[in-house]
Amino acid sequence: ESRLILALDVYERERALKIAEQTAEYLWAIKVNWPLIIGSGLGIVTELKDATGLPIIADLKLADIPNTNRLIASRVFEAGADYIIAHGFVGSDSVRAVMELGKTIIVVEMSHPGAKEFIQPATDKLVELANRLEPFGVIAPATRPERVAYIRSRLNSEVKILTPGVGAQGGKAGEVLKAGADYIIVGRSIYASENPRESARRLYEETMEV
Ligand code: BMP
Repeated sequence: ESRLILALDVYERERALKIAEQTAEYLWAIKVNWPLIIGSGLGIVTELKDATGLPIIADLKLADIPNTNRLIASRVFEAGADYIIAHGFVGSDSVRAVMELGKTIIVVEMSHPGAKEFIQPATDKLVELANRLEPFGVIAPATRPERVAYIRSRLNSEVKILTPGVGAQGGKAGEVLKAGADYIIVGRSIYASENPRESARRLYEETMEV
């Protein structure tokens, strides 16, 4: 089974469907973020599922009170999303509101430099939260494989680690998988490349070598 997740951060419906179909063979799942939802509407979730048969991760990074998280998540799960990404820093009640409705992924550390300012100092607590709630998985930075290894050492073994930051942000697929990531999330290195299918195939081969 593939360990590659496509971050499909384009606006246009046609382009999204085309890239999804070209790369599906090499993917475990497709991640849909705000750019695609804003550009193409929530209906793109069902369209991508129908076109590829792959699980869809809705990367909404929900960070609201439990009631608002619930209002948003219920519609997005109804639209066909298989997983929703939520922020953990808002607290366990807000995360639980999402988990009660469907499979959830919690952000415990982000991949960009600014993550060091507020998120990384809270990572230990966010990992504890994940151990308590046992979501499907957590988000950790492919840009810092040593942090992924640290998070893996503290996280319940059943909870998956999904890592964005491979390629455009400087992370290396092989390194982060060796550090303990279960899945890599790749956007620009696939969808903005000359040949998305070939780029996805190469990344898939790289994950298979680990
Ligand atoms: P790219 O491979 O083009 O850098 O895309 C990475 C994807 O992962 C984007 O959708 C981004 O919003 C998301 N992401 C990230 O890069 N770092 C995080 O810490 C969390 C994310 O969801």
